[in-house]
Amino acid sequence: HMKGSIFDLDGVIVDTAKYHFLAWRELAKELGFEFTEEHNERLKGVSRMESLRILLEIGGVQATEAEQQCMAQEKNDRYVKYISQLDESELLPGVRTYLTGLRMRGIGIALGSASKNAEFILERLQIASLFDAVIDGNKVSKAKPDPEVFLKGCEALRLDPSHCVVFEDAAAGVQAGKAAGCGVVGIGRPEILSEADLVVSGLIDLVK
Ligand code: G16
Ligand code: MG
Repeated sequence: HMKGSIFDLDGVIVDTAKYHFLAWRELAKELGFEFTEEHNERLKGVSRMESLRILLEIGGVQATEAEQQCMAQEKNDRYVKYISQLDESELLPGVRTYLTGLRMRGIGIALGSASKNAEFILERLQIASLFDAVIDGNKVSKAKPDPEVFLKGCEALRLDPSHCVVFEDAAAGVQAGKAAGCGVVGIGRPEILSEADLVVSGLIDLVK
């Protein structure tokens, strides 16, 4: 049975993908090409530098390492401007109720996100205090589907992975959770998340 829970951020707790999209699209425009929402799907759950690499490939743009650092910084500055406006109203349905319920049952709660802006986002959404641990892009070196982020989450909660459940919206995240030895609840479409133990459309489905 579940003693600990580990949540992905984007797509599970909040839809930050739309702000990542706006920031990447602005960068692409400056570089002289169009970046679409369909392109953006490829960046979900992917680290900042890997996202940039994919974006440059889509645009057929060559850039030196130094130029890429500069572009990533510029994208992040734009992104941070958007997420500075975040507030509680952008929590996905059921999030606060579900997390509060877990706390009342004494279940540990951790975040397992690729984002380096995760702490700031939790603060903006006013849910930072609900988390016992935050494992984010600053603390991991290997991206999902590598299990590192979730193994570190279990470790921070001082629990064996077999007692932890991961909540994920991306296929790579579901794989990472399974590879860590955790139970996995997929959030989204069953076709994409078939490796999960259970798939729901949102945390709201788990709140009764
Ligand atoms: C999130 C998003 C990705 C983003 C990544 C890094 O992952 O899904 O699109 O590229 O974080 O974000 P940042 O540029 O803020 O470090 P997750 O794991 O929360 O779904
Ligand atoms: Mg996600």
